[in-house]
Amino acid sequence: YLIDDPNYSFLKDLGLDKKNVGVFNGKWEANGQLIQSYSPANGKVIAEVQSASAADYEACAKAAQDAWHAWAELPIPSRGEIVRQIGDALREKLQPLGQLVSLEMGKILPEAIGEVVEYIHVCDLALGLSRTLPGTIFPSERPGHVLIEKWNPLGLIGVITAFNFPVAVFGWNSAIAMVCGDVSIWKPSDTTPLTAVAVTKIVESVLVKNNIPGAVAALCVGGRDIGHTLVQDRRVKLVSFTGSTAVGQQVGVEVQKRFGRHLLELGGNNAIIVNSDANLDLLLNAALFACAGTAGQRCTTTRRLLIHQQVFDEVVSRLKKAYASVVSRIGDPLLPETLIGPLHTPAAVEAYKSTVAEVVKQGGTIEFGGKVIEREGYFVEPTIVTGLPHDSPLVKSECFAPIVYCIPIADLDTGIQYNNEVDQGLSSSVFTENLGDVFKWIGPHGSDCGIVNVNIPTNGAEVGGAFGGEKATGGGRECGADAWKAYMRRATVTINYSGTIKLAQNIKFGD
Ligand code: UN1
Repeated sequence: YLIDDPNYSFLKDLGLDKKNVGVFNGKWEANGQLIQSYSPANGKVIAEVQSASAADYEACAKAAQDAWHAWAELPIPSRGEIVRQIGDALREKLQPLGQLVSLEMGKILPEAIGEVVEYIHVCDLALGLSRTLPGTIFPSERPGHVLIEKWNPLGLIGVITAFNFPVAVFGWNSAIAMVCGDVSIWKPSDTTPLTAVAVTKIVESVLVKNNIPGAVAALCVGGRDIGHTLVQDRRVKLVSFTGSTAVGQQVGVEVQKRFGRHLLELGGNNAIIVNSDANLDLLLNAALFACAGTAGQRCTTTRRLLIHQQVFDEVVSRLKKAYASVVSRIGDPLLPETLIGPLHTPAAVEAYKSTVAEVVKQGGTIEFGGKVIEREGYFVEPTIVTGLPHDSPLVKSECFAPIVYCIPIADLDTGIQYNNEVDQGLSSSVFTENLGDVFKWIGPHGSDCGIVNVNIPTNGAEVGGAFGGEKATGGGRECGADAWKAYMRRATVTINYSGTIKLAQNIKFGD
């Protein structure tokens, strides 16, 4: 076990052990299967986590529901104060938690720390919200009446997160939902269970200090069975799901069947359009991070470069040089010189291999990379492909690996058409110096994505803006100024203080 290795002593700083309990309902108790957590950098077991049985899930749901009553009665600024303290507790554990994310997920340390920072930022955002949560009073058409929009918490919500952002995506949901007065059950990816246990221990420490029941933020490590139970559970008012489009579609349908709410953050197939007037230095710098960073494992990773034909050859050849310069810096994500870590699982390596093979079969050219790296762990070469048609099924599907398709375009309109022709609608960017083209890009006939950038990568969004996408990306939004609405229910209240009954629209009923 890597946890016994003194190089990984940060695991102990996070309260982790060789064998960890993966269920928290105020108490730590689990009776499900033992899951081994592997480091994708070397395939070795870090430590083990006992997952949830069906009965453990039930205990979480009951405890969380019980905890809700007191939590919902707390004044909203008091809940904000708890979230502020969670932000501070995360600041204290920033380094070890970042190291754990890097070790267990496989992203490089600065990016791993960055995602803990994203959680801290959303705590700050939620704290502000706790002092400003709105509720409007509208004028009534009836004398002596008033219309009030009153927002109340939903109650119990479920948060299902993916391996690639094992801290931030939970944080986006949890911090805002807590301020809104909701309680949650978190089902993390079963390949990043240690991170989920460590995060929950940090949240627990703050709850305990403030005499708040721990079940306000329950944890249920588990696989598909637990996810399925949570999705079907009528007590769970909102299911926030991050993952593949295929699974997300099923989640959406199942939740809809019981008239629950869903917030879906599904696949992306993000493009950067390179205009003929683009600043290519800027573009190359951005594209390297956008296409190859995080080993292609962000839902916001750039999968397609739509390049004006005038600069196509130059961009491809400079991108190849940029890739060549980072090949020596693929490796252990915890080392400071590393820029690109491994893929997360052997299955991801297989998906990469079969996509590359299919590219070749369909007549595409591997301009760079294309091979699995012979070393321990799950490393692949970042890969550049040319020669496939813009509308080929390969180009239109998402492979969660560092493969980018370079496609020539005749003009911006063609670029926008290609950008929009895929099923997914998460992120997009244009590189241009032309103001008119910027406004075309962000206008009604521009990008149809939820994230529409100019002169920056498609990935690396800040928490101040709403995050999420259209079409097969699922339509959900997290973070940003009005994300809280997804975690609350709205009541329209009409109060009559006139002493007489008057009907709206001045309807006369009877004498
Ligand atoms: C994800 O890949 O699931 O915009 C989330 C970004 C990050 C979040 C990505 N802030 O790339």
